[in-house]
Amino acid sequence: MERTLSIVKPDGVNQHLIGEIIKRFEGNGLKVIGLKMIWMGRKEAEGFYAVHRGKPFFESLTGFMSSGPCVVMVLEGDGAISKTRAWMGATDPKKAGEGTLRRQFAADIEQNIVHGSDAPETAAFEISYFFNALEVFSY
Ligand code: 3AN
Repeated sequence: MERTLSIVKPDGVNQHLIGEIIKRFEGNGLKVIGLKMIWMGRKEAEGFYAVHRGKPFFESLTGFMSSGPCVVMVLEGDGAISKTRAWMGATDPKKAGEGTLRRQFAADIEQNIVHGSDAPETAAFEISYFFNALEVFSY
């Protein structure tokens, strides 16, 4: 069983896509084993996206991610990481495949409504960034 971290980003929350996004994951066989709404400050967003520090979009990205509340969730299931990323589509919604969440709902490469971990090590870091041991469940 694999775990991944997904975020409904501030633009997804503003567009009332929380339910739509969870339904896409849950309805396709992944289990939600941790879930909450948070509002990151700039520092928290910078810590989460530390691997992108120094890139031209870092300031704008961390400003966007701290501009409103997000829903963070831990998903569990076989192939959770690759499945979640497939359902999200490419980072740039113009390049995302037909039927993917980003193709359907995202505005641009930065405001792309949803995040999903890209590897097991990243998932472990990202889950522990937002959730403690009492907030993630095996059931
Ligand atoms: P993904 O979320 O598809 O794994 P990453 O990890 O490469 O994409 O990038 C993290 C986030 O940074 C993206 N979700 C997007 O919001 C933003 N981002 C990535 N590349 C760009 C870019 N060239 N310009 C603006 N924002 C970007």
